[in-house]
Formats: sequence, structure tokens, C-alpha cells
Amino acid sequence: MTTLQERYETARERYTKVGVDVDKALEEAAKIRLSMHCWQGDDVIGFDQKGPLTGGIQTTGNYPYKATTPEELMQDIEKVFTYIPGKGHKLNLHASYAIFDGPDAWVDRDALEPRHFAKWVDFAKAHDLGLDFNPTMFSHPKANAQLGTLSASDEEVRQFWIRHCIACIRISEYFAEETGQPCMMNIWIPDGVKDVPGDRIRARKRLKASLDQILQTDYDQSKVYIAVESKVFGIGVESETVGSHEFYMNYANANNILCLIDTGHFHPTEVVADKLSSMLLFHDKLALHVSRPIRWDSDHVTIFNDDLRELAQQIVTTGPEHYFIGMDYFDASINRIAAWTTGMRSMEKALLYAELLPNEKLADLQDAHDFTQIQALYERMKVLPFGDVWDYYCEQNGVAAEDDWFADCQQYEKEVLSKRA
Ligand code: RNT
Ligand code: ZN
Repeated sequence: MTTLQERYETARERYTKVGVDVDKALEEAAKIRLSMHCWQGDDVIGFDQKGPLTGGIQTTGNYPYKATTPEELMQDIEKVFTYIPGKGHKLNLHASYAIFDGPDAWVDRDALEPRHFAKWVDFAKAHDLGLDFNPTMFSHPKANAQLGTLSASDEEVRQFWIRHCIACIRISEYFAEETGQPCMMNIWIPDGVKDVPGDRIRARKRLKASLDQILQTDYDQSKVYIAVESKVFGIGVESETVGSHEFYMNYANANNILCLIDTGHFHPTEVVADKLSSMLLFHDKLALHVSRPIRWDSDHVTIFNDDLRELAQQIVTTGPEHYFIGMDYFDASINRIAAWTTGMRSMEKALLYAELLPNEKLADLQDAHDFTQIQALYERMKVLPFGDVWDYYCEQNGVAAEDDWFADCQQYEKEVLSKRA
């Protein structure tokens, strides 16, 4: 049997022949940090309310053993991170994951404070994680997509969500101070219209005014990066989304905040990877939600497919330091730990794959109009022994190789998950 070291050496020789420095690729890939979303673990429910998931997003499936307490969710997150190569990753929290000490401690979302997230900060510190954050403007009595949140015509509702976002800025600042790393705070609202709208401008004007009011809050821009996330449509709001891509791209440009591109939020024939190089010419930083759209759903678990590889190649060639790479998918029909892991590892794979491409050479060939060679080279790269380099990378980073993580995950289901009440 050949050892992993031998497999790696052989692979490295093949890559070297194409002009790729494999050791450097491994080093670069390991520096790229991902922000893992907490919400795959409990089907986007959170701890501050008992109602269903609303806001035009949906989890489908009834796989048992979902985390229902902060302790269980933390335990699961801890497990997933043992399968993810690379250091210095982040955890992405939603406001709905506030932890209240006792039933009397509950406060509504406009009154949330840093102390409601102290346990998450302890968790992050214990695991060397950075933290990102999101106001939660869905799954709440005051959050109805058609009636609107930050774009609501009901002034009381609109001001409630403005207060919520400002509270979230304070919490994001607290995260940055405690972890010593900047916190990206992403604003996504479900607001939209199911059928042909009677008007398209008023709600957008109100959304703009709401964001302006939120941004009037003083905050340290070197610690908190505020982003706005667009969407093409949601379930039940198919005809118009108030926070469209044009709306937010312009808003982010005019106000020097970040635009967040969710790869599941565009028309299916759009190549989302193609957007990054253009966006970065006008911004130093760009935020991403990496997801996988299928027909009506924008949030399938990411897999190592062409779209993901192309996205990763754009991240790598434009400079990973410019990105906040967050993952955003949720599947309730399969083991959630495995879903989380597959999604995260597929992103890691795609980034490593991209680092292993002869990107300089491909760019030169493009300038030289040698389209024939570009095509042939891409096809050649696809059959190089990437799996051997990947396994080596996993071993180097102290995580299970591809053959091994799933058995361990099954063991976790047997020993931990299945014993949950
Ligand atoms: C919904 C958006 C949003 C959410 C999370 C839970 O379509 O993608 O980012 O998925 O905030
Ligand atoms: Zn998203």
C-alpha cells in the first residue's frame, strides 16, 4: 500500500509539471478563513422564540436529533470544526441565538444587549474563533415579508427593526472587542411582494431611510463591517424584493459599506463568480454567503461543483484577504453535522483546488488569446490527483481525510445525537 506521503509526492510531481507550486498552494489555502453559520444546526430556529421559520426561507426535512439548546448547538459546532482544515475560522451568529438566563430574562429583539451573547463569546474564545453577526428580521410576530420590516409602512414596526439593527451594531462591536477580530454584521430582510406590486418605489425609499438611520449610529468601522444582502425572490414574495441587488449595490457604494453577495440569490443562469472581479474594483472588501440554489430554494448544502470551483478561483485570484467568506445553507433532511461538514469541506476543497490552478499562466494565455490552450489546460487540471493533495492537506491540518470523517460523524450520531431527548 502506498502511504499518504507517497501519494502526495507523486501528486506534487504532476502539479509541478504544470508549473504549480503545491507547497505554496497548501500554505495559501490554509490562511483563508471561513465563517461558519450557526443555523445549519437547528434549522434556523434560534433560542428567542418558539415559532416556525418565516421570511420566505424554508428548511425541509425531518431528520431527527436537531440541537434544541445552546449547549447542544455548541457541542455540534465544536464537532464540525474538528473536520475543517485551516485555522482562525469564524462563527456566524444570528440575533435569534441570544441566550437568556432563565425565562424571566427574555427581552425582545430591539432590547438585545451584548450580555445576551456572553456565552457565545466564551465559546468563541475557547475555540479560537472570530465572530460575525446578523440582525434577525424573520421568525418574529413583527416580521412579515409582505408587510415589511425595515421597509414597513407601519412606522412602529419599521422603528422596531431599526432599533434591533442598532442593538446588533453594539453586539457586533462587543464581538470584535472580545475576539480581537473585526465582526461582519450582515443585514438581510425578507421584505417583498407576492404578486404584481401596486407600487415599487415607496418601500424602497423607506428601506433607504431605515438604513440611513441605522448608519447614523456611531461605531468603529475598523471593528464592525456592515454589509447588506440582496435577493432575487423569496417563497411567498415572488414578484418583487425590496432589497434587490441594484438597491443594495448602489446603497453600499454610496455609503461605503459592504455589499454581500449570496450565491443563491441570483437568477439561475447568472454566473455569480463573474461578479466578484467587478465588485472588487470599487470596494476593498466584499462579503459572501456561499450557498447552492436549486430551483426555488437558495440554500442547499454547498458541494464541490463547477460553480463553487469557479467562485473559489475568483476569490483566490482577486485576493482572499478582500473577502468575508460566510457559508449559508440549511438542510433538515440529512444528518445536520454531516450537512454542515460537507458544505464547509467543499468550500475548503474548492479553495485548495483554486490555489492549485496555474492561475498566472491562464491569465497570460488569456492576454495572448490562446483560448485553445486555456481550455485544454482546464481539462488537464481536472484529472490531476487532487484527492491526494486534499488528503495530505487535511492531515497537515490535523483533520480527518476524506475516507475517514464520515465514519466518525456516524459514531457521533450514535453516541451523542441519538441520546438527545
Ligand atoms: C435568506 C438569506 C439569509 C439567511 C440567513 C439565515 O435568503 O440568504 O442570509 O439565509 O440570514
Ligand atoms: Zn444569505
